[in-house]
Amino acid sequence: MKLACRDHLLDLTEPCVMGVLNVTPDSFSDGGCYLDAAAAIERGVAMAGEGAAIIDVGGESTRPGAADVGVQDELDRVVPVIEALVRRVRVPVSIDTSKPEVMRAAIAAGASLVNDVKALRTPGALEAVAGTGAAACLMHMQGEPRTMQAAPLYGDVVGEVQQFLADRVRACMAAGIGRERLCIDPGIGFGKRPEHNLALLASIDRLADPDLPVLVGVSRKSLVGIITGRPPEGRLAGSVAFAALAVMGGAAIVRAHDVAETVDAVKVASALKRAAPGGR
Ligand code: YH5
Repeated sequence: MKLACRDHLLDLTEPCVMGVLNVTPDSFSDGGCYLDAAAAIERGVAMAGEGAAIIDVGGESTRPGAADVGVQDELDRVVPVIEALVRRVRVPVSIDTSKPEVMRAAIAAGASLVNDVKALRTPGALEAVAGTGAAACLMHMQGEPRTMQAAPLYGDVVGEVQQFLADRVRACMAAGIGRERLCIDPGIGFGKRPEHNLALLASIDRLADPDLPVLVGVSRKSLVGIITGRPPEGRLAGSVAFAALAVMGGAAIVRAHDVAETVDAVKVASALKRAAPGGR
């Protein structure tokens, strides 16, 4: 399996890790700060050295309850980091945003994948990606980031997520974004209770037709906290366990903060999956 990301053809014969690079200001700066950008660039370069196959640059918090960030603030944060990273790493750089203006500027700065938790549903988003050759990650979310965890409700969570993703794949194809440029994501923690998240993680292979890569993000999320009883900084082992199990279940890309540890876990899971009866 391959994912076409503009000038990069990402080989997914072996599963890989997308490193999370948050470019959010520290509490002493007003955003778009040179020091924040410099630190983010160094962390991105380090992630590539640790084996990340994609660096996911995000300037807007999509955590439950997070405040909205203005377009200009988000641009000031992410564009300098993307410009520097594409020169310094050989792996594709992705932009984590739902705003069409940010997608366009990030792609102009060299990003080759758009990671959108709204699956390109914002008016203008499909058009921002279509003509560029950039890939897109289409993620499922029930509701809006600010309110999505209030009362997640499903009849058949796997069926509903599957249906949503199939609809978004069709919308992308109709807009001129071919299947070779798409990956899909069940959106762990986005408008879901623990039992919904677990049902989805146990059904990765049923999310879509077998030729679309599935991306999964569990790293440090509250699902890990609920199972292990640990705060975000104590969730490494639980997150790495989920990464390995997601690969065993068919994930092609694992999004993670702790790249070195997750790369090893993904390699171990991939080796075992290959050896298993009927595995790859
Ligand atoms: C994802 O799953 N997630 S941002 C709350 C936490 C920890 C981490 C401490 N962007 C995904 O990472 N993009 C995010 O509690 C994503 N898939 C894709 N494609 C949320 C996050 C986090 C939230």
